[in-house]
Amino acid sequence: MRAKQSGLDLPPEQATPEEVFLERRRLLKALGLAGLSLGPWAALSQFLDHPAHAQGKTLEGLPALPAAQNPAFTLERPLTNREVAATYNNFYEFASNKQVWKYVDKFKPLPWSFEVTGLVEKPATYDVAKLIAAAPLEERLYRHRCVEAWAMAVPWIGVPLNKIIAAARPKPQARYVRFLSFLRKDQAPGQDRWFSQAGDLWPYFEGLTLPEAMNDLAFLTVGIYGHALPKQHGAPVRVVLPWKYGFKGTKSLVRIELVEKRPETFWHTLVPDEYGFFSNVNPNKPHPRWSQESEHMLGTGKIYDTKIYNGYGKWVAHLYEGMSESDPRFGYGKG
Ligand SMILES: Nc1nc2c(c(=O)[nH]1)N[C@H]1C(S)=C(S)[C@@H](COP(=O)(O)O)O[C@H]1N2
Ligand SMILES: [Mo]
Repeated sequence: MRAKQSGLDLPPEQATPEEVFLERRRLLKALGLAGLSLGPWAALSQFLDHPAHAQGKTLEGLPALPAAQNPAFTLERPLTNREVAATYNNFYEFASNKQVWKYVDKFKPLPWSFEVTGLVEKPATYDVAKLIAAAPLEERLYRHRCVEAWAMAVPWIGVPLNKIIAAARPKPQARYVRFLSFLRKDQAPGQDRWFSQAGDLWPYFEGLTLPEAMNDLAFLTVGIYGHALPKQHGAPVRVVLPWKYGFKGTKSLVRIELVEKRPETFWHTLVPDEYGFFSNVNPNKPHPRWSQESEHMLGTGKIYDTKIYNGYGKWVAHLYEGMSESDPRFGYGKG
């Protein structure tokens, strides 16, 4: 039932080890959320609306999501403190400063669904609560790099984006993927006030080439630090692309659309000279406002040299082979 219902057909060797799945079931049971009838999903959404989560500085009150750690993704530096990561965010739907957690109390991340649509043979809609409870989740330790030159190292929990896209069976004409976030002016104060001068630009939209979206690094994320995502990190589901600047990864995702032409993107539309389509992390391409030579790790005072592709060239360099260093796709770009 679980694989069919989510539309996710995973080969057995990729499934969560049975003991981890059982452990998750045990936890859901302890939380009164076990069983796959409708009742528990309602309980899960009540749980996510728990007051401790409403202005969640910490992850207390969020459901635990035990997941097997994928050993392919390790870190050579310590994890960022979870409270530091949850109190320094970019999420312009709520605030233009970093204290996003103070402005998210009206936001209802559940119930939530996202669709996979456009040039696909099998369009699908995923109920996120069901995906969280039923999909084989994995944990990945990734570094995250914002074009503002701050960085963090966090354990994300989710499913590979390529599994979700492959399950929809892209048609041959599909060459790009467009990502769309939510529009809820009543729940997201930034959608009411910020960038109103930019007209009707909301909701946030982003894009990738199809090969980028199908790369093993691209991660559809539902959790962090062993728990469901707090609102300020993009609850209940977001895209994570560790070789690109953070703005490429759409938070609070509602649609994945396979398209033929390169899609426009939110920040590129607003400020074309500062935010390109490709925006791969590159120390040699300064952003007009922030040198990209180094990054500071949140909460540590430590500065590190920036690495090309944020150090993930082993996975993604082949996607950009044959391109000169001056090609816009190497840096924040203008393309
Ligand atoms: N919908 C949406 N997604 C978004 C953003 C946003 O403002 N709205 N900001 C982006 C930017 S600039 C960054 S650096 C990351 C920040 O993720 P974090 O706050 O979880 O660290 O989210 C990205 N995704
Ligand atoms: Mo960012």
